[in-house]
Amino acid sequence: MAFVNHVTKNLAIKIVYYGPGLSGKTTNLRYIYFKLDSSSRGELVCIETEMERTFFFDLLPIRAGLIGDFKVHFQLMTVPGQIFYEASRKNVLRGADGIVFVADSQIPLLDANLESLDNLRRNLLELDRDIYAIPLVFQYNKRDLENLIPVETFNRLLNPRNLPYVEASAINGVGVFETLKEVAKMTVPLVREQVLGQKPATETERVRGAEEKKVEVEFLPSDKEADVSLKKYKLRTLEEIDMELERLSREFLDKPKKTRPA
Ligand SMILES: Nc1nc2c(ncn2[C@@H]2O[C@H](COP(=O)(O)OP(=O)(O)OP(=O)(O)O)[C@@H](O)[C@H]2O)c(=O)[nH]1
Ligand SMILES: [Mg+2]
Repeated sequence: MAFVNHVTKNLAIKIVYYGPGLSGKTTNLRYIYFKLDSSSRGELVCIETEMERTFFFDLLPIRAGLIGDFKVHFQLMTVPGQIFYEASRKNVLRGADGIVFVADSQIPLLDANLESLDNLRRNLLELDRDIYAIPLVFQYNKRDLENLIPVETFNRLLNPRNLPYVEASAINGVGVFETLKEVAKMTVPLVREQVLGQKPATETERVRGAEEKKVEVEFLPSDKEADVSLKKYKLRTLEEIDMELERLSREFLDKPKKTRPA
C-alpha cells in the first residue's frame, strides 16, 4: 500500500527491482539518476559492500505527476541479489506497490533467474501477498551480450501469464525508462483506487486512465550529465540507515520543484 500523507498531500509509490545477483538492478537506478534532472529526483542512496555489490538496498526517489491533488513520488528500490542477503530482500519487499524483475539474459544464468523468481514468490507469500496480485514487469537485461536466453524461453519459463516484458541493456540505458513506465502504468491505477477510492470499470479504462495521468519523467540534456556527481553512502548500522533515510525523505519532500523555462 502506497505511503500517503493526507496533511502534506504527498504520496509515495514503492517500486522494487528484484532479481539475481549482478543482473543489473543497481545499474537501472544509476541510469535513471544520471538521466533525470535534479529537480525531478532525490539523491541515489546505495548501501553497498566494498565490492559495489548491494548490501541492503539502493533507493532513488523520483517525482511523478499528480493523483487527484496528491503529489506523487516513486521510491525506486533494489534488493541485494546475493543469496545470503535474504533478510534484506524481505524487508525491502514489505509494502511494495509494484515490482520489476530484472533477469540476466546470459544462458548460464537461467537457473539463477528461476531461483530468484521463486525466491520472490516465497518472500511475498510470507508477507501474505500473491505475486500475481501485485503489478509485475519483467526486464530481460544484458541483451548487448552474446549467448543469450531467447526471449520466448524467458517468457515461457518466467512469464507464463504474459505480463509486460522489456528487452534491455541497462548499462547502455536501453529499455530502462521503458521498464519504469510499464511498471508505473500498472501501478498508478491501483494506487489511485486505494487512495481516492476510484475504481476503473474495465481493464481498458485502467490502462487509459494511467496514460491520461502521464507519469512524466524529464531528461537531462546529455552535455549536462557530466556535472552530476553520485553520492554514495556507506552505512553500517540499522539506526544509521533509518536516520539517513528520514533525513533524505525530509530533504526531498521539502525541496520546492524548480519551474523550468518553456
Ligand atoms: N554487458 C552488460 N553489463 C551489464 C548490464 N547491466 C549491468 N551490467 C553489469 O553487471 C554488473 C552488475 O550490475 P549491478 O547493477 O551492480 O547488479 P545488481 O543486480 O545490482 O547486483 P547485486 O547488487 O549484487 O544484486 C556490473 O558490472 C554492471 O556494469 C547490461 O545491460 N549489459
Ligand atoms: Mg545492486
